Amino acid sequence: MTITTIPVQGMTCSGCVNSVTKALTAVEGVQKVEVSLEQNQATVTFDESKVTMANLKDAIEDAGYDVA
Ligand code: 9UX
Repeated sequence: MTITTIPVQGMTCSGCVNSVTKALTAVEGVQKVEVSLEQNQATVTFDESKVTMANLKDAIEDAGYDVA
C-alpha cells in the first residue's frame, strides 16, 4: 500500500468532505481515505498496482473540487 496526501481546493463544509471522501473511496484499489476540511487535504491509502495519482486527481475533480 502507498499513502499520499493530496491538497484539495474548494471544500467549504462537512458535506464537501463527505463528497470527496465518497469519490475517493469509490476508486477501486483505494483502501482508506481521510479528508480534512481544516487542512484542505485528503490522505489516501491505496494499492499502487491498481491506482495512480491521476486516478485520484480525476476522482476529486469529477466530484467538483480542485487539486492544488
Ligand atoms: Mo456544503 Mo459543499 O452545504 O459543495 S456540501 S458547501
